[in-house]
Amino acid sequence: NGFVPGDRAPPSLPSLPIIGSLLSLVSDSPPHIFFQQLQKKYGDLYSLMMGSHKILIVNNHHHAKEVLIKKGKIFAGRPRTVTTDLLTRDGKGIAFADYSSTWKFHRKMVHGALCMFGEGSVSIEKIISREASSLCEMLTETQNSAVDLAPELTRAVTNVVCALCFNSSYKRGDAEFESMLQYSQGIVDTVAKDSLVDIFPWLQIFPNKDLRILRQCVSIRDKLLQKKYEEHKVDYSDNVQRDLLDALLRAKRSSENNNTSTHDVGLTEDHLLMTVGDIFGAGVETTTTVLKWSIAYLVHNPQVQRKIQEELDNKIGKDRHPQLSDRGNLPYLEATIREVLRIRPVSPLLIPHVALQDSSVGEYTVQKGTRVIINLWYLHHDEKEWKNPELFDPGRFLNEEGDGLCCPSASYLPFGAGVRVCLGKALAKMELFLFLSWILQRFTLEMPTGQPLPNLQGKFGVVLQPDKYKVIAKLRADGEKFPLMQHC
Ligand code: HEM
Ligand code: PLO
Repeated sequence: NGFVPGDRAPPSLPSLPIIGSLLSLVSDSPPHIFFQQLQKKYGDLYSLMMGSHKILIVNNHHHAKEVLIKKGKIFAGRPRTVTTDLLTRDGKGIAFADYSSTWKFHRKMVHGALCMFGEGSVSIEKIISREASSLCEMLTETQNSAVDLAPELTRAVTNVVCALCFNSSYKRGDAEFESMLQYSQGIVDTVAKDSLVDIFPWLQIFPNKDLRILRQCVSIRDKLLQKKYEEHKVDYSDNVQRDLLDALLRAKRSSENNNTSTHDVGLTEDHLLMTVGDIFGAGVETTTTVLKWSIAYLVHNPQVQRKIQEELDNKIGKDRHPQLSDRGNLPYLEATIREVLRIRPVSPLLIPHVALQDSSVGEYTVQKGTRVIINLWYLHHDEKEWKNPELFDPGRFLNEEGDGLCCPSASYLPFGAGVRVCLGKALAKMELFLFLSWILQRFTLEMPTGQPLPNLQGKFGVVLQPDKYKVIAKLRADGEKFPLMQHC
């Protein structure tokens, strides 16, 4: 009928002049749910205005893959917003940095440094196992009392990323760790939420509580990063590379020695601090959040927990600790991790992408500068793709025999895909596997009697976090006899 793909604009929400289609004015639901509701009326692809920005919402995995993979480079931009600019000193670092040679170079450097620890190699496994061991020791101490595991889970996860970034770790009650917990929550609560200031930057001239909190938290974080940087500069040696910060310092020195302009790829102190800040922040908040969701779902579904424990007992037994090399032998645990990442994705809207040139998605044209939001929440709850999407069922990721993994739908992208795919995917998977297998080999997680089960709704923000809850970690029969970790 003469129709050429990409020659018409996507359906658009009606928008008022100036305020655009400001979400909080029209809906009580958090954005990922609101966008899901709008799909019914406007279809898989629709656009809306936020202030003066045009936003395209993608609610379908074919289109999501077109944006992320097929046209990955065209849609690899990031928007600049007031809050992310505050966090990243005007778009430095990786996650909130626009597509540029600086972003590419920093991504490569981090990738190289993470590989140096060896994805799957002994040393990273040792770091995680050491933390898993001390987490289990802590659980043994608090046995049979109802505790909020969040601070100790966070400390275990933080120590892994601390070892990778700064070659350091935190003991229980460490003041710097406590302050990190606080500032990081403050940042999660206030950054990149498409709050009013991000939509209308001129609102910054008015007092704004969220912005004040963000500024305060960022300044505390910056002092911590600066301290680590100064300490590293003092003991730096060209011959040893202890961690990511050393790798970044080496790149800076070598470019200074070669007299190439550091401006080209961005190797100023600010650039290094923001990159290590991104990895530290992402390393802490994402994996911790998934562990909290996992435990919440396990206490809701004791039969799933029992099945994981049976698998652990059969395949590993009780005389040794789980290792990364066991991963292929524990499909039910792996399926459970996949199901947690499906039902409560860490990043339900990914991070917004931006079209770097005029292009198209599906049959619709998309202008340069359009912000593209992939509604991962919808992809993971699409009824056309998932049977009973709100049902927690690890079995959906198992083959018919139940002894191997399968991917029941292509509508599954917990880490994104393409040029902006998560940089910590391999690390996160290793951590989730080891922490959960160590815990469940020794303990059963239960609700304290009389307490309501954890709320599974989640609080929307730059990561989707569960509410606080308390659980009891009961040592399993034979649990006392577990070998203590031979400290490495
Ligand atoms: C980006 C998920 C853990 C570092 C992302 C994105 C998602 C994601 C959805 C956005 C992709 C996009 O915008 O298209 C997750 C999940 C994790 C996890 C589900 C845990 C289970 C980590 C860890 C690190 C990390 C442990 C640190 C080592 C990053 C970075 C980016 C990113 C640096 C930005 C990449 C870029 O913009 O080029 N992650 N992540 N993530 N993640 Fe992760
Ligand atoms: C978390 C709070 C920290 O203090 C700063 C920080 C840095 C990187 C962010 C992270 C926060 C939240 C999760 C993010 C990560 C980069 C990639 C990751 C957004 C804000 C995800 C899931 O996309």
